[in-house]
Amino acid sequence: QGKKLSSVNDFRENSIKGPQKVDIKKYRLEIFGNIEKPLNLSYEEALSGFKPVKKVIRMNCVEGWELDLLWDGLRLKDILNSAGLKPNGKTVIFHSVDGYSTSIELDYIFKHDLLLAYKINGLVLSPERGFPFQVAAEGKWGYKWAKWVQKIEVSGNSSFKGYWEERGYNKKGDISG
Ligand SMILES: Nc1nc2c(c(=O)[nH]1)N[C@H]1C(S)=C(S)[C@@H](COP(=O)(O)O)O[C@H]1N2
Ligand SMILES: [Mo]
Repeated sequence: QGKKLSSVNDFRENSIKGPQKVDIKKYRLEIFGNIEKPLNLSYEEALSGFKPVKKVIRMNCVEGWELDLLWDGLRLKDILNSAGLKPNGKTVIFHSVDGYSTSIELDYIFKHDLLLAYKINGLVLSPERGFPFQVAAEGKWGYKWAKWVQKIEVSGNSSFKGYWEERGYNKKGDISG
């Protein structure tokens, strides 16, 4: 596409508890909440169960830095559809290994085809970058890009506030907002 990519080394590491080391043999990705069929997947099952997608996406942090990176990921809508959405789901809450959480509106995830990323610039995510999965929340500020994602909850509670949202950051977190 003729775009100059940033480096994985251009990130600042500001996570609430620092990089997390996830033991991939014990790791499970859980999808639960307002759905028909809760999912509980190993890393391999998640990667082999859904079609991989590549996309250049810009990440903007509220601190005033941004990066253009090539992301490999799974479509969140494929994962959510395979779990069977119930009609009362409004927001999707991402729960991470470090206790971090953040939410994104269900409609936004479908409209913008957000990815659950597992590679940056062709390299498997490192512990600093959120291995095994980071939400590539295209169009949203960095605090919506949950790293070390462990649980994906479909919720009817559209007033849920995650870690930074509870501390005053905007609930939508749109870059344009
Ligand atoms: N699990 C988890 N995910 C997280 C965070 C965190 O502290 N824990 N920080 C968020 C913030 S504020 C930003 S800007 C992005 C990118 O942070 P990084 O540069 O530390 O990777 O990750 C987001 N995802
Ligand atoms: Mo951030």
